[in-house]
Amino acid sequence: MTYLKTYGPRADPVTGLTWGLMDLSLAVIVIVTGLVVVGVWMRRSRQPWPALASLPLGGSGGGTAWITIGVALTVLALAGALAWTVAVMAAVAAPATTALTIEVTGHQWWWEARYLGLTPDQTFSTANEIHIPVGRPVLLKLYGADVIHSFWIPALGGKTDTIPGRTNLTWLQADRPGVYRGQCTEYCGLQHAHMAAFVTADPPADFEAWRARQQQPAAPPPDTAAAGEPLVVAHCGACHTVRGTGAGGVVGPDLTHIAGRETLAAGTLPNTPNGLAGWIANPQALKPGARMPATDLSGPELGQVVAYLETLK
Ligand code: HEC
Ligand SMILES: [Cu+2]
Repeated sequence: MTYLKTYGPRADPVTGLTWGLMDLSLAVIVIVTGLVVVGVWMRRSRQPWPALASLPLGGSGGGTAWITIGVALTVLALAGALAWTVAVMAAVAAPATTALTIEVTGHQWWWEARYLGLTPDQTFSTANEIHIPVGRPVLLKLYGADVIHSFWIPALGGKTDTIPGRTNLTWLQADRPGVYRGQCTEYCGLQHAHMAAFVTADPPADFEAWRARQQQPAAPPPDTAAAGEPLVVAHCGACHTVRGTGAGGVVGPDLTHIAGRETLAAGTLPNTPNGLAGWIANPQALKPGARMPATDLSGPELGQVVAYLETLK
């Protein structure tokens, strides 16, 4: 999570501006402090304090020229900063082309990412871990499901709020493969801090392979894990979708390819069999207030559910 080093044309101009304005501010502080110190020093050494107090105020000493110079320099510096800011805003306003459009919805407390395809069967939904092709501009349509959240992947671009009833647009481009961490940056309730987002920039061929896999419904489980599927449909299907099964809820993240994710519950815990079992048995212990209740599965049933979910690559 760094915004002082960035990796793409959506973020780089802003970083240059950030450093530039910071340097300018530092230069102002140094120059003004220096002048004040010099002024105090010269007056002190020349005259004792009572004489200073009785100095006449007036323009005849030639001191007003300094005010003119000071105002002129300030106006120049601020005008330069304004021009630079406007130029950067224009440069990052919108990409010339977009390779892909993703609808990102902020929920309490997770991110839904819906990839639009040319036909409905190419459209799919995933959560918290957003894959993009490296080196290509990606358009994000931002929605808010409940309260205002703010989507921020600092190394790739600035913040944009997700506001219920509004569609905000932003875009990202990563010039290097890698995983870029982000975070909700608009306080949105109890678990605001556990609302991370990850953007994974894949080489184009890897991205296409990932997307093709995500577009597929869940593969029928092997016999060893088959007992978990009806349990998931019965206990989880009202809130979660597993495409290709009877589970079709839209309250929580789409679980069709849950085993392909690195983390669970917006970066709250790693996606391991133990993490999964712990989460399903008692989400409230790991993320108090999360919109998922503890489930009333028996121990063996929990094992079957986890074994089934682990097959959903
Ligand atoms: C009342 C609705 C509801 C029910 C029932 C429910 N969940 Fe959830 N689930 C959620 C919500 C909401 C989240 C997102 C929580 C968060 O990250 O804050 C979630 C998150 C998850 C996640 C993490 C997904 C991710 O992408 O990080 C898993 C795995 C999961 N649920 C599995 C299950 C299983 C298995 C069941 C059934 C035994 C179940 N859930 C029942 C609402 C529900
Ligand atoms: Cu938040």
